[in-house]
Amino acid sequence: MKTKYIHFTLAPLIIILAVLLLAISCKKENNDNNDNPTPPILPECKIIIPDDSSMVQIGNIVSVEASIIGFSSDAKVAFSIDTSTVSETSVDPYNFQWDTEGWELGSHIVRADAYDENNLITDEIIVFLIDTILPLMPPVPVINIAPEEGNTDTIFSFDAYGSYDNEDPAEALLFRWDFEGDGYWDTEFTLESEFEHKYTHPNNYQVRLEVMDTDGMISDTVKSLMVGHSGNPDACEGYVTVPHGGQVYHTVAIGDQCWLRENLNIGVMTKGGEVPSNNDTIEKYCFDDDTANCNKYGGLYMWKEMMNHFPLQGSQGICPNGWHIPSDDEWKELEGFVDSQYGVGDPVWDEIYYRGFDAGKHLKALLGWISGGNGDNIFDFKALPGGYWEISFSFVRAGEEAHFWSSTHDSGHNGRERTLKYDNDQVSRSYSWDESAFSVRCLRD
Ligand SMILES: [Ca+2]
Ligand SMILES: [Ca+2]
Ligand SMILES: [Ca+2]
Repeated sequence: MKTKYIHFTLAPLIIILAVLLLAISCKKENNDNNDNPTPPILPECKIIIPDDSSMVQIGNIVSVEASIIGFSSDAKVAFSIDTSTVSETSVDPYNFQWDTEGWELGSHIVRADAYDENNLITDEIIVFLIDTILPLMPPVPVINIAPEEGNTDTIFSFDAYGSYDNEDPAEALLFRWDFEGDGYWDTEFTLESEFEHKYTHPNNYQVRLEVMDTDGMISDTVKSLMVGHSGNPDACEGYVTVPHGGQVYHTVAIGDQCWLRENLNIGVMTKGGEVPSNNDTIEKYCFDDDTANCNKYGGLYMWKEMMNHFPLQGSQGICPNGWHIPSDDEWKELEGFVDSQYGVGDPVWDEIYYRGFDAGKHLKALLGWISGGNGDNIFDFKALPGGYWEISFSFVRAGEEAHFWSSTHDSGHNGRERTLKYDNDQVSRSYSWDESAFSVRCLRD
């Protein structure tokens, strides 16, 4: 039993020994065959730096490097550019530094010849030497205004010191200014980069600066400047407040005109649709028949009631003594004065519907208009979107529109009116039926 066990364990050991002996003898046989050529590694040479078709700024140094395999240990690599050999080395890494200074612009063939006693392998690439010509750049204008906002008493300082140019020093740049943004240059091109200017007229100005460099390249920029009415002359001289029908109104001087700053709110409320009569009572509508809206927006008046049933253009109507209902022409004068693009007397004001540029924006109050439709109120006219009574219909458009009567009337049934709208910077001029009920502003005689 014991012997049997030994035999059983020895058998695999003997087999392993036999395999080992066979392996050793095989290895020895391979060693004996070492004089024969090994499976050949084909010699290769490749330029690995730079990439083929590289573009190089002329004057720069270019590192050129080749990688070789399959050569004997005493292999050499010769580098040439076009047809001239420029470097040779037997040291790995096989490289050289090509100083491109003095070479011609354009394409060059960079070649590496790797060789030993048995082999010669070549690789070549193309390198483009370029001279980067930077395009001329226009100047960059920068406006600085101090103070950043003010009024008609403010002396503003305008400078262009922040302007610059790629090619020119700032001192070589020429500047010209249009302080109002009205399209008329207020200075010639000048090396002066600082000016002072005072505005006679409140407005939201678009100050324009043009800069020219010595190559004649011009660029411009615009910066907004809000110029408000100066502190005190808001109210009309001698008429700061005006009592009328139990209420006190304020005044505002705009150009040569003196306006009440609030819509009239005089009389007794009558319900929408009830036509006021020629009696001793001034009858007004309040939006939605709500007196709170009369307090907020003023009353809404039909044309004849507003005129006190005396339809003469420019008459007092329901205004205080010494005041009157503005005529169509007087509205035009206001529009021309407050508009930043079309002045008093401009034929644009004779047109109908929305016209001018931004008179409406300047007349609208800072608050109360829907959808961001507020004005900038820079003349303190404070037009409110009181809405109106649409003849035999309903109260509409409070928050959206302001309608103001004039004392001007056509030969028929219509008075001239003005409309300001939340989504429009202009002012509309149109006729409306006398039975529409609108806001009323009074003008000093
Ligand atoms: Ca330039
Ligand atoms: Ca100008
Ligand atoms: Ca009446």
